[in-house]
Amino acid sequence: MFEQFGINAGFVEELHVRYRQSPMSVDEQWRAFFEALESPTKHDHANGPAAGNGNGHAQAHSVNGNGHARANGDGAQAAIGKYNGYASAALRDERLLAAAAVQGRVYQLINAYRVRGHLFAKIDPLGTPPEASAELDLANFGLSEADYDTAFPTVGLTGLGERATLREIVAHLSATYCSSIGVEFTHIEEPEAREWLQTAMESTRNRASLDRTEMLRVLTRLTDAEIFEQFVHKNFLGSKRFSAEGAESMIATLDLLIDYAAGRGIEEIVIGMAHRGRLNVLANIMGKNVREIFAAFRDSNPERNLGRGDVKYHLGASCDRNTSSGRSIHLSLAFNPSHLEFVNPVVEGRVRAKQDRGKRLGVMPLLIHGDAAFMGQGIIPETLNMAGLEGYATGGTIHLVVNNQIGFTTLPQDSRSTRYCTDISRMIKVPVFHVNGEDPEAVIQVTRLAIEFRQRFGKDVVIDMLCYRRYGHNEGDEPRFTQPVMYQLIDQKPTVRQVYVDKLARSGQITLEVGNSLKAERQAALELALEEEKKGDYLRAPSALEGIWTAYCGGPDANVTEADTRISEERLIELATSLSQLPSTFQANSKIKAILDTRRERIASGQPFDWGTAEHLAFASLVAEGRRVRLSGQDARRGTFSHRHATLFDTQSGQRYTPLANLASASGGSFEVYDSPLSEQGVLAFDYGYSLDCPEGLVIWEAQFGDFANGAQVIIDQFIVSAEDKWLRLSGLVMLLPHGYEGQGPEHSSARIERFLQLSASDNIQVCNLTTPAQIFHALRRQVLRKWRKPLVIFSPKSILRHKEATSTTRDLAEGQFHRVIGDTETDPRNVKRVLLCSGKVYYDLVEARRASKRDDIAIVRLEQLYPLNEALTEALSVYADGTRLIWVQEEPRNMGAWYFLHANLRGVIGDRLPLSVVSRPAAASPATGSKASHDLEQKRLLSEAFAE
Ligand SMILES: Cc1ncc(C[n+]2csc(CCOP(=O)(O)OP(=O)(O)O)c2C)c(N)n1
Repeated sequence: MFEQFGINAGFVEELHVRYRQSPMSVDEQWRAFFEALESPTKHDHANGPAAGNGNGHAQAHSVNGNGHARANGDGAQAAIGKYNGYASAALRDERLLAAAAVQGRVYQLINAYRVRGHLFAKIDPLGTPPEASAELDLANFGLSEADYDTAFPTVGLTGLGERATLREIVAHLSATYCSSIGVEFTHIEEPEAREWLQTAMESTRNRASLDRTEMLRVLTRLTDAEIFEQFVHKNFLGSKRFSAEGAESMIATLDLLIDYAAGRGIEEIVIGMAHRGRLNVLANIMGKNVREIFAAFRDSNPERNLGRGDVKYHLGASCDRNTSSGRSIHLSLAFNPSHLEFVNPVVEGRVRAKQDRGKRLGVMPLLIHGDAAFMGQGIIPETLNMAGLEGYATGGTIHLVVNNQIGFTTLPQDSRSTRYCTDISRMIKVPVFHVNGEDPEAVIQVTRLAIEFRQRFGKDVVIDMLCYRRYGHNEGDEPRFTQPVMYQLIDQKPTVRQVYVDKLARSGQITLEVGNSLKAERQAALELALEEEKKGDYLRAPSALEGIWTAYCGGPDANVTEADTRISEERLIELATSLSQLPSTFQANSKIKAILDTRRERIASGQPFDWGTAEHLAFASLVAEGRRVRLSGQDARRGTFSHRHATLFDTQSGQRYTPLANLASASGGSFEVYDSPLSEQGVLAFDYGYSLDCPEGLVIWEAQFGDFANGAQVIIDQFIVSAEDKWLRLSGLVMLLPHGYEGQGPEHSSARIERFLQLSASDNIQVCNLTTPAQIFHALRRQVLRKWRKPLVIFSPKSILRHKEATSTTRDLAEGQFHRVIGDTETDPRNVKRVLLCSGKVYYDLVEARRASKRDDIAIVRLEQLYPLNEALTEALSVYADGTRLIWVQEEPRNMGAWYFLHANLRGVIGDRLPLSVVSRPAAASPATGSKASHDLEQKRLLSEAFAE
């Protein structure tokens, strides 16, 4: 409302607020101005002189005012008329204008510190001077040192009295915004969040006021961190440990972060981090027995981990920690591959699963990043983007970037185009603290703010802790080859602990002896542990699964007890009926309503039904049994091929209705389906993470087309197929990957069966290519009902979704089971001269071709589960005479599909009774032709070859 003050309008507004709270807190002139503005009696007086004298400014304003008034009715118009009168009167007061101008400049200065102060903060322990150092000069604001001793109202500035001299104001701002903490927060969109943070920082000058006990605690943790590294360095010379030296504040701050978190109602933290400082975190935060770490360094039993396990700085751990609030907090450090940052969405998924089990804000993700990786890896924005999405949000993640200002040998100027390594996080408009890692108390201050902010506003917070790396990338690496100057500087630096000891000693908090004795104690404890380790056997595999996982198992396929996946016909009818019922006020799209009704009618009347029906019944039966079902993927609600329609949209209001969720709510189960962001690696990782903390449920990630899954190859290679081998961690995740050669071109045909089969070993995953609705029904149900947890990759259909012969009946669901192999029932084995073995959609093409050519001497057998293979295949083939030709028929080029895998492995399963050969497209670089006509011709030739003499 104070537009006439131009760029100072905000300042006058704040003054006005201040005046309202306490009239005496503003200057006399301003008091008179606001009095006139607010008092009806003074109004007449104030309005009088303005009436005949309206200057240009006031008239122009009055035009604006009228425009505004029209929108707000007569009352508002009258108010604005009055207001213009006051304003005109005030504006004629030259002195008032001058005072407004100078105070406005102070206001701009205050604002500049808030917005730009981080650029001048002393955040870099290697001391690089801030770049645009003149930006906050008084002269830039029309002020000068002559104004230093003038007192100004401290409008909106917390932590000073109501008035303060310019000198005091600048000192306050500089301490708050330009000391060891530089903060980016004015881009936050929610005013309350911005204001809360501003007040929290300004009222404390952004310093943690630690008491002596806390200071000693910090010092102890810095000592633990430093001595651990030095001890390992000395005793296991030449081993990689990815030392935390230079970043020791990380340990002190994690220690207190956990404490604050517990004090703010957090019961559980899931941590994701890479190699740097991980052993230190394991020893000093996760409470891992250092004897075990020493034993892993010694690595003295070569037989123990043949072909499995992982390096020590990738291992996860969990523990319960007592905190000073008396509350215990559960910590999990996620197992981590070498691939930097990919663990982040896995952690988020884990947290979400725990939250969905009922502890919403009580579980918090904590991600520790490297500076080079944070800016370089695309998984970071993918993860950040999920922070506010209904199906993926976790109530705010704390990000701690251990910014040692180097990535292996690469410096920031070669690493990023942005000023800060955290700039990518600005996309989600959350606070970013840049903090000097050599000032542990500053790091602790931002950690406190971060926890408080997350708990209040449910948003992410980013802490960029600038530090350095005392050694090379690992300890055997010479950093002086590539960073000679930087390391000259680092070589001269005392340790972070030493800097803190000196500071505490200078301020009289401790004597240097206290510092030394803490060091000696820690040293002695490690010496003792090492002696004990030498005498005992402390080499450990990752811990066995506990808690929610105790009822489940992994291991070999052969040991698995089958589950009964049948559902009675009556129950199926009930479920289908329930799924077709919509709320009376819901206006469904008529075509979709018809689909729901058809599903119900077909089930009720025993007629064959399609894939979508079977899939729905599998979900329905599980949620009705109290299970959790989560399905996420691009356009998963409708389904890429419109076969699913799990969620309906009201034609009038656009509101969503998910019948399965409704069914679930009555049973205590849950059904959630989400259209995911357009990401593969981020979302697959999230859902994989979800499966790690939801063994009891069915967790499905669906690709738009199967080939897009290769955008998530890291998650497949580094987690899904290898986690059991490396970390003894299980997952029952289902991946639905649409696959099939239907003339849609190179990119929509192949989900790369060959890749999954190449990754198959030691019964690590299940790979299926299914052909009937009943098969998907039983496959999904057995995935949950068995106690065996193994990732399940399903090459799901496209045209089969609607193929007239790809149907099943209620009987198939009520009496059937999952079949790894489906034998031929249309031919008499005694007449069979050739067996076509196939999998997936080509089966229907082969059947049609056989029908057309009236061949009853050719059997067609379907291999529905490509991995693990077992005697089901041997049995299905046992009815054919020795020497019968067995031909694997695949649509894919020879070098793709299942052929190479089967060629290498089939004999080991079925022996060499039946001579094996192959029919396929010729080997090719690209999976399929781009021409539909060429595809049709290729398919015709493929089929003729399969039937040729
Ligand atoms: C995806 C990926 N690419 C490359 C590497 C190899 N690598 C390991 S550490 C590292 C440097 C990481 O730098 P930064 O993120 O700053 O962490 P720092 O090691 O400095 O703590 C690189 C390139 C990797 N581990 N993961």
